[in-house]
Amino acid sequence: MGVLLSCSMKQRWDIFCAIVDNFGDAGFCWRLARQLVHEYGLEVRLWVDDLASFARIAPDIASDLEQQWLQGVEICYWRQPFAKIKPADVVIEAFACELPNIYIIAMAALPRPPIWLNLEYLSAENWVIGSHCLPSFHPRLPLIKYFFFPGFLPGTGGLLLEKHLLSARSTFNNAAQVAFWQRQGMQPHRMGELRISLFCYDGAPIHELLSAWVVSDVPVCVLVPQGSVVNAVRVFFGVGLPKVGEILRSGQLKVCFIPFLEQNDYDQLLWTCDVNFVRGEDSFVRAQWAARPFVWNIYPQAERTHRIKLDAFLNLYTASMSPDMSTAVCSLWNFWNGSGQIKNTWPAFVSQLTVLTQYGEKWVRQLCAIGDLASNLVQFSRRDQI
Ligand code: TRH
Repeated sequence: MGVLLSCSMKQRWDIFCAIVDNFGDAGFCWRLARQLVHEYGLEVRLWVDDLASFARIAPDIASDLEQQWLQGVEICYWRQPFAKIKPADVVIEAFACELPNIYIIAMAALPRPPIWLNLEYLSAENWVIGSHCLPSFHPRLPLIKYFFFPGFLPGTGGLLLEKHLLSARSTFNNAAQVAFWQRQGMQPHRMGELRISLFCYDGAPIHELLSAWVVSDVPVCVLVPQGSVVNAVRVFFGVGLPKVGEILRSGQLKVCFIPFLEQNDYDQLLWTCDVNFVRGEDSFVRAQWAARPFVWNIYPQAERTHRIKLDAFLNLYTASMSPDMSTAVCSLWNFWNGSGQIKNTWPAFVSQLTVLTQYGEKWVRQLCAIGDLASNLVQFSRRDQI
């Protein structure tokens, strides 16, 4: 009876998100929370310590409310000091943020402590497999925390992928693309023009890349969302701060400034561009689901540890590419992350676009075989249910 009752009740999840900087932490947690609610019928509370920053990803958020519901997710302001509340059945601390002490004590006081997971940063390094799901015993309280690693390899937690994302992408036909561009106030593709989305960190060698695009063999139309490298592009053109909708031109290069898009629209942008320049974690993953050629600007870390992560991913991603493809990808990615020259890398990359697009679909199939992150999390959370 007790088991039947607990199985029929909605499992409650608390996700804690501390926003370090940028959009990725909130973007990831918001995506996960919605997926758990919509696809698994779970009750999800998302605790965010900076609602104003969160509102940039989810514009319907009111940054002055302690508690609000959006798309079925309860969003709570994670304030200090934290109130005494009943912990959920499953507790996620995203990206090693530290749970409030009072909450940890409340977890330990429950007759059956919650499943406590530290959801780690994404990496393609091999050691992730050995560390995925490892337990860590609390030094004083009867609590176990598990380390859950997203990843690209079997034996990791996989990547966030909504159930209908790939089918939505495959039905995003010409008419849908035209409608998308119209909504953004832009003309559809011109014949022969390469359309490129550009989202990267300020440290990327933008000047060199824009210079290469000015003299590109093919016309290049670059879409730059607000909140990214608008300033660096402006400096390149030697103009004042451009507004949304403004267009700048030089040689073969045309740059269009677009708004910072809502997450679903950003996916559609990635689906419809010929090449996507992405960064961090979440846009990097979304570009992979878009299956278009992409270039990753990794989040820079102290002592260049990001280089190790970049190389690990490149090794994996290019493993079954032809030597020409692999060289074209590695050269451009390395240049974009601060090592190597732009010279010849852009034309070499362009010459591989058709095969890279085919490879993108193969890569998607390979990633899907691991199972997606939300379903792997749910499976883990139910592992000792009878
Ligand atoms: O914003 P980021 O640089 O976030 C980073 C990373 O997550 C990194 O791992 C973390 O340590 C650091 O922040 C603190 O890049 P990321 O991860 O790609 O997140 C961007 C989010 O913004 C993603 O959810 C996609 C979304 N986005 C839109 O919704 N609309 C847009 O127009 C753009 C450009 C992005």
